[in-house]
Order: sequence, then structure tokens, then C-alpha cells
Amino acid sequence: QGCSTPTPVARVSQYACQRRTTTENNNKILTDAFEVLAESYELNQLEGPCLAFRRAASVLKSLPWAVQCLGATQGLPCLGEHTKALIEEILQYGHSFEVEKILSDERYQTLKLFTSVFGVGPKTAEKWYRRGLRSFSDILAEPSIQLNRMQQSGFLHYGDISRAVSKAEARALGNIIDEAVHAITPDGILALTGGFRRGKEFGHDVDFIVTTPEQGKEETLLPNIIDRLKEQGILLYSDYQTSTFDISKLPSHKFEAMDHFAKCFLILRLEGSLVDRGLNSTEGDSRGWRAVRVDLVSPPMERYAYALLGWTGSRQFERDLRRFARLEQHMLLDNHALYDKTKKEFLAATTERDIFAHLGLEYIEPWQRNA
Ligand code: 8DG
Ligand code: MN
Ligand code: MN
Repeated sequence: QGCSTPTPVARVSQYACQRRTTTENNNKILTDAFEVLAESYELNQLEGPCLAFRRAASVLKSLPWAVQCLGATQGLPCLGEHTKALIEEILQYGHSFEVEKILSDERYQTLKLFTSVFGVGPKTAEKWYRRGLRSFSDILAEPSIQLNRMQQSGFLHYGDISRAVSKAEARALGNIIDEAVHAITPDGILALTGGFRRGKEFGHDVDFIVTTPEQGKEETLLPNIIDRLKEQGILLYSDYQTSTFDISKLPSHKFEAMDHFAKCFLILRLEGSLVDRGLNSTEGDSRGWRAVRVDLVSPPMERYAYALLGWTGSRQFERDLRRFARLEQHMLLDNHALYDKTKKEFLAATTERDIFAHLGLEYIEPWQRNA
């Protein structure tokens, strides 16, 4: 096989929202390495370099071919000196010294371990690390540490919720939520979103949008669903956040800002034969259920398309949609709305296609948004 560019790479956009990225990744060895670096920078709260590596990984994920020599990356956007050096090293030796060093670094390993707990972010992990704590037993044995409710549940259900959720399990949860929504309001609307809507086989949670066409009724939908799940005895944890949505506000400039719709972060007990205990199930562990993380968001119907687009992800795809809107179209996009700064007006949308059209983008299917 020659080492030239298989397709005209001049066509690869710097924006993920102008690329089609399926779950098939032809450059996994390279993108895994970039993601270790991105994660390491993120854990050290260095946003710039973190995003640079995420962007580089995203570009390679979109390629319909495997990079086999450095020359093949010529003309590709978002690849800097550092990423090119890594590519060269990995192509030549099969691995990168820098990545290996990070993976075996105690600080990296510990921060990764701590942030793998539901409710523990980089700041808390850092605080614990600085106190000399290195393991879960260190944390749980430390009397001065007050775990919040979320972290307590995170530790309690750690084994279950750190195991991937399958498509079949996502479907089973969809049926439970669907049943609850329609028992509460017959015209209720439920949509699967997040990674499973993008066609992923596994996820760390299952994300749903729930709403109703009746204006204002979506406000009480989540509390009603939560009550039902509680009555069914399958609610293991619930963090409900009421809507702080302000219709007149301009879309947020900051991507990482949470949206203002009513939402809840749940841990549910999923019963039944679909539950795959896996090879790691400990002996005597024959319970027929597992704990699963579920996110529900409830936007008003008129913002449904924006919420769906925002919650379908991937995170990189979302970041680039917003960056594209701002830099190329002089518009502001977030999970609630699209604002045209030139015309000084909000742009209404009933479907995701409407939003892509407003932005002057070709429509990208959910399963092509795995950027
Ligand atoms: P995974 O669960 O399979 O690992 O992947 P995912 O489904 O893509 O990730 P996610 O963490 O569940 O996030 C799904 C989308 O939801 C993502 O594009 C970001 C979006 N999202 C918001 N607001 C919020 C929020 O407040 N919390 C979380 N966790 N996600 C949010 O737009
Ligand atoms: Mn998800
Ligand atoms: Mn989620």
C-alpha cells in the first residue's frame, strides 16, 4: 500500500459539524493516544491543550481510512506539531513513550480512579489527591471527608454504574420511562438521545428527552415520573433540578455551562434477564438486577428540537456546532435557542433539520455525529 493521501483531504473541515463521523473508527490506536493526553490535560485543568487533542482525535475519527504514514495527514486540519510527533512515534513503534508515561503516572491513575465515581469531578479528585489519598478505601476511611448524596450513591453502586450499559438494557429502560410518561400524560413524548441515539452499542448512561405538547405541563412531568419510579421501587437515586429557563435570554457563550431545562440525574434498578452479569460477577452474586445511570431532560415543546440536538452529542460535535455558529455565521447556539446577531432575532425550529438549515449546514444524521 502506497503512502499517499487516499482521499482529497482538503475537503476535511475543521468543524466536526461539517464532517460525518460514524461509530466506526479507523484510527483508534491514534485517537486513543490523543484522548489519554486530552484527559491528562483535563485532569490538570488545562483546557486549551485538552481541547486541542480532542479536536485532533475528532478529525482522525472522521477519516474513512487508516492513517499509515505521516504524509497522509498532510492538509488535515487541527493537527499541530505535538500531535504529528505522536502520530509518527505510534506509526513507527506501535505506542508512544509520552502516553505510556502518563498511563503509569500515579497522579493520573489516581485522578482517573477518583473521577470515575459518580459525583466526583476533577476539582474534588485533586483535593483528595493533595491530601495524600490514593484509593477508595483511603477516602472511605478518612473521617474528615463528607461525601455528598451523589458521591455516596456513586460509591454504593460503583461496580454496576462503572460497567457499560448495553443497547438491550437501554431499550428496557426506554420501555420503563415510556410507560411512566404515558401513564402520566397520554400525549407525552419520549425520545432516546445521547450516545444510544448516535448508534453506539454501549454507553455510560441512558439519556432521554421527555415532554408534552401542552405548554407548561412539562414542568410537572419529571417530578411525576420520579414519583412513579419511586412507587415501583426502582428509584435508587434522584437529583432533580427545576427549570431555570428564561425565554428572553441570549444563548450562552460558554459550552460547558449546563442548560436551564428541568432535568434529573437518576440511578435506576433494572430488573430482569436482560441484565448481563458479565464474567466479572463475583461468586454468590446472583441477584437479577443492576443499577443504571439515567438522565432525563424536559424542555418545553417549542424548544424540543434545540434540546434534542444539544443532548444527542457528541460533546465534540456540540462544541463545534457552537463554534461554527459563532465564528462562521455570527450566531449564538445553545441547547435552548439559536440567535442571529446580525438580524438581532431568535430563529425558531421544530426539527433538527431546521437548525442545520438556519446554520447553513448540510444535515448530519445522529449516527454521523460521533465526532
Ligand atoms: P455515553 O453516555 O455513552 O458515555 O456518551 P454520551 O451519551 O454522548 O454522553 P453524556 O455524558 O450522556 O452526554 C450526552 C449529551 O448530553 C452530551 O452531548 C452533552 C449533553 N448535556 C447537556 N447538558 C448536560 C448536562 O447538564 N449534564 C450532562 N451529563 N450532559 C449534558 O447538553
Ligand atoms: Mn449518555
Ligand atoms: Mn448523560
